[in-house]
Amino acid sequence: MSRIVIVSNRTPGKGPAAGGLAVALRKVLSNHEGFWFGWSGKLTETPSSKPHFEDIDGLKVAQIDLTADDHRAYYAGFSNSILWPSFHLRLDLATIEGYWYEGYRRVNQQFAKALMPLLKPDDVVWVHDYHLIPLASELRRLGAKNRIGFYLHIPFPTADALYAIPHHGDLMRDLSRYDLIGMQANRDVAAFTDFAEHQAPSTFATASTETIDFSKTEVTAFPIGSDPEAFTRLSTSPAAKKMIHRMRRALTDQRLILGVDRLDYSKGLPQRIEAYEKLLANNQRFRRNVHLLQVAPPSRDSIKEYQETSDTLDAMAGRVMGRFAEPDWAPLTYVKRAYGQPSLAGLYRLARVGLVTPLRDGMNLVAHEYVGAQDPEDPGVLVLSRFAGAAEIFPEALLVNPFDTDETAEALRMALDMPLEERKQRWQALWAAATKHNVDDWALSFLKRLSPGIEDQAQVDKDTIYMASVA
Ligand code: ADQ
Repeated sequence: MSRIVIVSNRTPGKGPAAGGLAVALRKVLSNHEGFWFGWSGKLTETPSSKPHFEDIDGLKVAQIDLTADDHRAYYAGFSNSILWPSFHLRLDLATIEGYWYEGYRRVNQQFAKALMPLLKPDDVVWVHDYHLIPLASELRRLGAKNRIGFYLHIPFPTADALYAIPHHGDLMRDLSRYDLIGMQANRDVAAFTDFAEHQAPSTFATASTETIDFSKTEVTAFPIGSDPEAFTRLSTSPAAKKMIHRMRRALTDQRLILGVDRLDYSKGLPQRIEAYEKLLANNQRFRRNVHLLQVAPPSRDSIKEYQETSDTLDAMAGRVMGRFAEPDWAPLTYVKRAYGQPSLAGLYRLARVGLVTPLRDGMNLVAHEYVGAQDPEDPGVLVLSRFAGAAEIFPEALLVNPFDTDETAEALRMALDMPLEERKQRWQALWAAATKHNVDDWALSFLKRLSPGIEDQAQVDKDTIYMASVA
């Protein structure tokens, strides 16, 4: 029986998993033999080539340490100051330092060197995200013949943005060493195919006429999802009820508009605040009876562009407060901290509007979670960016262009004025889509495509569960 080896930049930590993704992949590993491999989170003087195994709440995890210099070049440097902004079409926010690529490559080599001795010939390897694009190449260089799959959690860039990335030719060649590449949306597969079919020559490429052979790599959209039923349960849990009670006391009869995001420039937070400001400016009747709650804990705050986004938001929230607040009414609350899933589920359930307006996003799981947490008898309205992968899954949301803040303000008005019957109809369609694209099926469908033998195991698991339930 094949084992499954999951590889990601970080491995899950102790305690309850923060997101549906970690929970789903844990479930995969509890149904199959295998382990999770990644960086330990520790920085050391000398790079470790021998991974240390740990049992983390029943999950087998193999981890390596990195040096501070390598980690900086690989993570904050190449991954998050070049690949992240370019893949999100924010070339204006990319910083290019040549030596970062060497660190990125070195860390991928270190991952491969440490992982290779742990692999058995029929292990199936599933690599996650942009930090680890070269991993299959590096493993193959060391002789790995295993089936290796790659899942890109963020959008795939247009060809022009890709050309702006140093060593993009090498990275694309690296991608051609995977057997299967999973993308979030059809949009991403189309961008990838566009590059693969029209590879542009470059003066600086080592071999400008050599094209990359993708004939052995399958590229398909596997849209990720959440566990909507878990969010339904969580939304009536004691912690959710406590949060709802607290918020109801504070809001009295104001309707809640909710944004929940990591603080990241791709999430369109300044544009969102501007759209809300326009809603209040254009519609006097909403003042005093709506409230925007934006939850946005800082992330990657060692990177300058993230600090600047944080400063911009502080200033904008202050401006809206100064313009509209009254002694007994605040138009918005901006909270810079993370909440546990039960409290988040409570907030989602209470919110009349889920405002999810990234400028560009691989999928956006907050949109899925919001849908999962709604009360079917009185659901809220999802206002969703057309540039999130989720827009392909949720056409019944109010889809907006997040750069056009007039349009988002108008969508907010429509959402607040929407009659119950229309809210229910739209939500039922959203719910059907969220359950169809749940995270467990996502993981299984990727693995089945990567290694058809796994299908049998999945069937065995289902049969075992069935037998257990009838026994
Ligand atoms: P992210 O960019 O992190 O993920 P998203 O898909 O929205 O974006 O996932 C965020 C997760 O973090 C959600 O599960 C959400 O509940 C949680 N979260 C956000 N703010 C929180 C807060 N204040 N407190 C607690 N939890 C919070 C990347 C890609 C996405 C892609 C995912 C999964 O950028 O496009 O959907 O991976 O593939």
